[in-house]
Amino acid sequence: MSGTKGDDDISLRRVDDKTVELTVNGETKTFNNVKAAKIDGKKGDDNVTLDPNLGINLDVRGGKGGDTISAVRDGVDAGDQDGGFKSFASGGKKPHVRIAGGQGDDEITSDLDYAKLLGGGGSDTIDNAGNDAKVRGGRGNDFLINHGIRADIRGGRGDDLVVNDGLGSTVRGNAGKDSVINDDPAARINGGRGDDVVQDNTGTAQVRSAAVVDDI
Ligand SMILES: [Ca+2]
Ligand SMILES: [Ca+2]
Repeated sequence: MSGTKGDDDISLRRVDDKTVELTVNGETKTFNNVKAAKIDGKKGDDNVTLDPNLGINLDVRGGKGGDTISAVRDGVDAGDQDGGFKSFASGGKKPHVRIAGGQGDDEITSDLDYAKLLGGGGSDTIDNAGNDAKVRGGRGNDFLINHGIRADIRGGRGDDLVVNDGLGSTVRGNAGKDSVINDDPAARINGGRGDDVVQDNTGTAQVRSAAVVDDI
C-alpha cells in the first residue's frame, strides 16, 4: 500500500494466524493469508507502526520527509523470545525484512531479527534490538544504537555516532568523524576514513583505524 503526499499514520498488525490488519489514517482493512507487505509512506513525515509478530516479508519505505518507523515488542508478549518470527505465512522460514527511511531525518526502531535497516539520506536515528540485523546509516550524521547480537553496522558518509552492546557485532564508521561507544567484548570496529574515536568499555574489542579511549 502507499501513503499520501501528506503525513500518514500507517500500522500493520497481526490479529491471528490468518489475519493481518492494516490501518491507514484511521481506516482499517483486514487481509487473510498475507505473505508479504509493501508499504510506501511517500512524501510527508510518516508514522509507520509494525507488529513484530507479523512473520511476513516486509518492504517498508518512509520516502521523503522525516519518518518514524517502528517494529517493537511492547513487552506484553513476554513468552515470545524467538525474535517475533512465527511460521504464519512464511512456512517457518525467516521473513525477509527491509525497512528504509529514505530521504529526511528518519527514526527507525526495530526488534526484528535478520532485518535490513537503512537510514538513507539525512541524519537518521536507528535503534536495533533484533539479532543478525544489518544497520546502514547512509549519508548524513547518523545515530546508530545496537543491542542485537551479530549486527553488521555501517555508519556510511557523515559523522556518525554508534553505541553498541550487541554481542559479536561488526561496526564500520565509514567516511567522516565517527564516534563509537562500545560495550560488546567481541566487537570488531573499524573507524574507516576520517578522525574516529572509539570508547571501548570492554578492553577486548578489535579496533582499527580509530583512536581508542578507555572508559571515562
Ligand atoms: Ca524519510
Ligand atoms: Ca543517514
